[in-house]
Amino acid sequence: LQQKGCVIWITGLSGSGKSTLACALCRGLHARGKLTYILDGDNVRHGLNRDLSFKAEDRAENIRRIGEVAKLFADAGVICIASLISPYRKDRDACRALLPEGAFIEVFMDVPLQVCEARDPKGLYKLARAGKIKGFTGIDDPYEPPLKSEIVLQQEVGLCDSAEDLAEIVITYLDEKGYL
Ligand code: GGZ
Repeated sequence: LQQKGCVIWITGLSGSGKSTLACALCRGLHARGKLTYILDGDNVRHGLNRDLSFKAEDRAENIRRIGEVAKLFADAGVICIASLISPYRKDRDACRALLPEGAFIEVFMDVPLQVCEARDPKGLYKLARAGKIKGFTGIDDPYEPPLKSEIVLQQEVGLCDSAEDLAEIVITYLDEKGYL
């Protein structure tokens, strides 16, 4: 096999642009002839993880299963893109520990809550503020930002880089590390 697999783990708040980045990354990598697979928390929760809620232990299990599946893809030589809030540091680090050194690439969508909430693409923040969703990440549930991500993508208030520009940053990193 000519392709070296890895896991690109995109973490951040709801509305921080994880899924959009995952799609842009997928397009950019396909254009370079690379095989990719996206494991998106929101989608996986409709199938494999449909038995899981949003309480801490179920989020931990969601992350653990996605980490294990991502590892299988990476073993098969695929560039696996996992996009899920994954709010707890220890759960993310446990997924990192499943992979060989360097093969787990954490991408932190460092977007202020204020920006995510203003975007509110699915109206979930509004529901959470109204108390109609309990335990919503960033509102009444924790998010532990990574301390040592391989890549930090910062988006300031009033500033929004295109998903393609952000994907290019990740692709450049992959190229430097010999994954392309
Ligand atoms: C956070 C929630 C919640 C609660 C439903 N907290 O932005 P979205 O809508 O499309 O993606 C979010 C998704 C979060 O699933 P993950 O698997 O990524 O989360 S975790 O890694 O924490 O297990 C959001 C929606 O589900 N959603 N309820 N209470 N996000």
